[in-house]
Amino acid sequence: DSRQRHVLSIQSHVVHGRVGNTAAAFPLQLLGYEVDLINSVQLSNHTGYPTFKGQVLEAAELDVLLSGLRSNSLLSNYTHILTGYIGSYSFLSKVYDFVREMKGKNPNLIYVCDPVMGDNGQMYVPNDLLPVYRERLVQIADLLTPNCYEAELLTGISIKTENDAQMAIEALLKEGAKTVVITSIELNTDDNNLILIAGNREGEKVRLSYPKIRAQFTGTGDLFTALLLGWNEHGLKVSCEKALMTMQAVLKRTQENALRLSEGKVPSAEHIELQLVRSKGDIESPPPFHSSCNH
Ligand code: PLP
Ligand code: PXL
Repeated sequence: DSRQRHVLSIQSHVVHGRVGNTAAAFPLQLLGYEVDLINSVQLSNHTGYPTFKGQVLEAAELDVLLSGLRSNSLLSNYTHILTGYIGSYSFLSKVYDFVREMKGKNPNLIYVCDPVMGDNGQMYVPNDLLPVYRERLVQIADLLTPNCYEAELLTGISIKTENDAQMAIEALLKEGAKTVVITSIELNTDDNNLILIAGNREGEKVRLSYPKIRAQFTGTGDLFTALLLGWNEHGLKVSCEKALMTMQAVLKRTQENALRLSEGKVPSAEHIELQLVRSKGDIESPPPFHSSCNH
């Protein structure tokens, strides 16, 4: 149809590499979305490299950009707001006020919230962001995409089993999120697979299992959330399947490329940057979902 979909994406910018906005913009554009970008931080590269340089933006800097957009009546264009990695309390609080304001003006606006806080038991944003996500952003999220650790932080539920994950989803839906997708759930009964569990307010449930790819990728969550947004109109199950199949193709290509570049040594952060441009075809047309991804 002719309705233009227009995302305002508020995430990190890195000069080199594919995380945050530099992981999300290209896939969303390929999937037919106009994408406007606000940077929450501006760094030379992601924080997994030996060093990084740049700035973390504060609320005042977000405010000045929003006021420019407001003055030119550009805010009413947006059909979606997407937020990811945000590095300061003031910035995140301002994001909350802004999304509330935007939803007040346009009840159809879809807010996609990736509550980026950490992974594998480690927080990589300031601790004071947790209560802002937990007590404010969860309540207004139309699509919430915590990884397993972030779901634990948000709910206080320790996720060891599928049932724990279901309980975490129920708790987040009860808080106000309309759809919740938890990725990267690792069960100790299964060493080779991760699972995704999703649920929405209508009571729909999705459970997908996918092969674990053994490498420390960065930006996978950012890419995954962008893909879920991109396929959102196809419903919860289809969007999870499509996003997952594209992820698997991108990660496989990235890993093969890393093995080539590292020549048998341990791959560096640079070697495992997500290979998005070369994955254009797999983003536009995800490989068909097959049952090896669901056992
Ligand atoms: N790892 C693999 C192999 C995946 O397929 C996905 C998402 O589909 C992820 C990780 C995303 O996990 P996270 O949100 O923890 O980055
Ligand atoms: O993918 C999460 C992420 C986003 N943005 C920046 C990061 C990271 C993870 O390391 O460093 C700047």
